[in-house]
Amino acid sequence: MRNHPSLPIDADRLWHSHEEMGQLGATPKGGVNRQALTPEDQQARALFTKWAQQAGCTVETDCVGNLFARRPGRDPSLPAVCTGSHLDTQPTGGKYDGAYGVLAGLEILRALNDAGIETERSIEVVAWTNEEGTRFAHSGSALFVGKVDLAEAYNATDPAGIRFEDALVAINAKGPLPLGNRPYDSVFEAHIEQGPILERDGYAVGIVTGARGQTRYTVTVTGMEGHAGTMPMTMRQDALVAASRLVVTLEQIGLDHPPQGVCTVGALTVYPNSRNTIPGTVTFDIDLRHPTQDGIDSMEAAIAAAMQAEQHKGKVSVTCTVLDRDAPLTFDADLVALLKVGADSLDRPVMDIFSMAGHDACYLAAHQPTAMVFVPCKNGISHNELESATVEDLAAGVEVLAAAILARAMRR
Ligand code: HGY
Ligand code: MN
Ligand code: MN
Repeated sequence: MRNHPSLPIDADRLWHSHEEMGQLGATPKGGVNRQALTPEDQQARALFTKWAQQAGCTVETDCVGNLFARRPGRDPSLPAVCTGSHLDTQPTGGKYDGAYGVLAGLEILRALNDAGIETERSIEVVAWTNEEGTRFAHSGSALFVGKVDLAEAYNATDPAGIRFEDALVAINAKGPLPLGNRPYDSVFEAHIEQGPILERDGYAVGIVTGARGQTRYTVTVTGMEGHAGTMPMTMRQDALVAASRLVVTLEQIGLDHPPQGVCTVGALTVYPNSRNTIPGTVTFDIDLRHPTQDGIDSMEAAIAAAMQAEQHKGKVSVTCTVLDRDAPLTFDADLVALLKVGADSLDRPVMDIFSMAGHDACYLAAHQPTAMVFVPCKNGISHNELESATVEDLAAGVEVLAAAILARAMRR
């Protein structure tokens, strides 16, 4: 497929959109704390909506807050071309994880307007709700493709006990549209790599060939509260000691599956969390990932054995519930090839790359032809307030994305 002449991207405008968006939830250390469905997220949604409308888009919201900004094409009956990512961040997040994919799409719409180009197909730039899964368990993109039951998601609560549905209503993000029902011609997502390879090896962009398998669990360890002074050590049912043994074992399970197997406990709560009461209950989440299904299966088996062994010590009971599972995936070969053609316009090297991070595109890929493009981030740091990228790299990614989107949007 002949590559459409590359679209003139305005790198300064792209950069300043990130700077302005990055002010919403900005932290003193230069990062961003804009967790899903918080007032900061509401401000980001409003800013994106304003910019999209200024670019001539209609903006619609579905019942889980997914925002769809649509630039109409000549033939509205043709399935649109979709791109986008997420505006929510980790608590110690950065300006680029998620926001880049949304603002890359917006820059393409702005550049099309500047160039006076009308496409055959409409183009939709989407901001998916709660991709990070920090505050609430399930993302808007997983719900959009029907991977998660809506009622279950609505009733899921954040650590403060607030329901997902109530949080949507609180920031006026519960829209009228039902889930799904938007068949796309193709879906693209631009994202920072969140790893060190592109920068270390001097590549401008990475064309993402596939993504990891991932299993998320929630674990409850139940012992018995007791007096920190009077309860002899041998009689204790200390839930935190048991959970700590499990956390160390889980690290070893990751180490036992090199080079890309990973296992993380990122969130843990202790009850009653009093300095002179033996912890009675501990809950924590597990995030395990591996590039292959065999690796996932092996790690899941090791986790089950570890939970059983801890329970057999007879001190505590352990429940380990699967929150969700994503199988390893391969992105659409035609779209991957198209992104590579789009990369021809760059005078810098491009490489194939595999994603160990999860993305909205990973859910969409199950239902629509989907592909991703990565750009480098400084030292591969992400989910950290030090997250940083260069305007040159951000613009190069948009250039590659634009060429592919244009090629698809010009087709009948
Ligand atoms: O966890 C992830 O991989 C994504 O950044 N939410
Ligand atoms: Mn992300
Ligand atoms: Mn992230």
